[in-house]
Parts: sequence; C-alpha cells; structure tokens
Amino acid sequence: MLDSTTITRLSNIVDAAQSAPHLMVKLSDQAPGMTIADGYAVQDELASRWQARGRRIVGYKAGLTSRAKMVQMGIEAPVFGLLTHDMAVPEGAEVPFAGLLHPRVEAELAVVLKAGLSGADRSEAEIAAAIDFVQPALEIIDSRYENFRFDLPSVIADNTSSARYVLGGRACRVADLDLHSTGIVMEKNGRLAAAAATGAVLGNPLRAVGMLSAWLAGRGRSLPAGAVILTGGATEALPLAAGDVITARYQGLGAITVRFS
Ligand code: OOG
Ligand code: MG
Repeated sequence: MLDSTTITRLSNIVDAAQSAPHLMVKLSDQAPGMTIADGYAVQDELASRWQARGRRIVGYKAGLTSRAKMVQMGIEAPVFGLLTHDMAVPEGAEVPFAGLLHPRVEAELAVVLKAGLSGADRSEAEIAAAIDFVQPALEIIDSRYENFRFDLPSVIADNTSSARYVLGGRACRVADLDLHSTGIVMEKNGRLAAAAATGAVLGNPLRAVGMLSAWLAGRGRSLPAGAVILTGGATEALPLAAGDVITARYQGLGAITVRFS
C-alpha cells in the first residue's frame, strides 16, 4: 500500500478537482503501484474532509454492476462510493450544467433501508426485510478524469464519478415488484435512448445491496437504517449536453424527468 503522505497528496489532487471541478490526469499515473485499497483510502480521507465541512453522508452507491456499464467503461468489477446530502437534486428541478465537466446520466434502482444491514452472505429475504422501499433514480456521474478514462483504483478515489442524483417516480415495497424483469426505458429529448430490465443489474439489483453489505463488513462497517443506496446503472450511461431533457420510465414505478439548463 502507498504510504500516508502519498494518500494525502492524492487526496489533495482529487479534492481540488471535485471542489472546483476540473479534469485531472489518472491518479494511478501520478502514483505508480496504486491499488484498489489505496483508492478506497483516498475515498475515506475525502469523506472525513467532507464531514468536517458539514457535508452529511446519506448513503452509498454501487457502480459497474451491469454488463452494459462494464463494457462501456472497460472495467469488470463493481465499485462502491458515497452519497452526500448535497448531491441530491429534487425531482422536477433543473440541474445546472455549469459546474459539471462532461456529465452522463444513468437509470438506476434506489433502495432506502428501514433497518441496519450488516455482514456478508445476507440472503435476498434478509436484504428485502431491511428495505423500506425502492424507487427509480437517475444518477448524474461526472468523472474528474480526462475522457472518462480510468482504472479501478483511480475511479474509486474519485468517489466512483458521483456528482448528483435524483429520486423520483413511485416508492414501492419490494414484495410488490419483480426486480428481475421490471422494464426501464430512457428517453433523451423525447427519443428512446436506452432500455433494460432491472435484472440487468446482477440479475436483481438487491444483490448490489448484499455486495455492499459484504464489502462494508470486510472493513468492519455496516449499512445504517435510513441509508439511500444506488444499485448501479442498468444500461450504459448517456452523455449529456446543456438543454437535454432526460426521462426514465420504470414499469409500474412511474417516471423521472430531469432537465439540464
Ligand atoms: C463509474 C461509476 C459507475 C454505475 O452506476 O455503474 C456507476 C463511471 O462509470 O464513471 O455509477
Ligand atoms: Mg451509477
């Protein structure tokens, strides 16, 4: 693992690129030998800094959990990041394009927990029992790396490209849904742009919650009640331009629309 002086140096680079958004060179090019664990060490350091600045951590996101996303990014392993209160955009609000670098949008299923969840090997029933409701979500990702090109340690250090997210549509109980085959259609400026079923995410997006719980357990942590979890894009992410209107329609769960001003 990299020494703590190097983790601090890398954290300073990412912190600057996220705070006053600008593109940076792939972190692993600036620290040869950087590992996945080093990427999470940078993410942890940034999380402490955010909290010291009054940003509240409200949940987690899983990324690269669908084949479409893995193929798009050329990375074959899921990643985990943090959600803060100020990344949330209310449904129906306009998202200012200013302050974003080269954003993309993903249609995801969001999960909100009513009970804590801990440990590895949680069954689907145990995961479902901890869930308050699931709801459609759009995640706006905005890698701070040039051309959205990165490797695993670098994207993890950049909090897995997170920028904004919107929860919308209808909140539903897990028991009322078939999370293997719920359809999702994404429209860009009124035209079909991508489509998938929720099962594109690990066969059932609840598995992303189980993986997240297992990953946290390996670090002596757990998911608290109330946590919001984004389970990962079901289709490839769509590039955005100022003026775009994105609508994601979820079978039985309503629709979310976001407008980029
Ligand atoms: C990494 C984040 C991926 C998802 O839902 O798969 C992600 C990226 O593609 O920049 O959020
Ligand atoms: Mg995502």
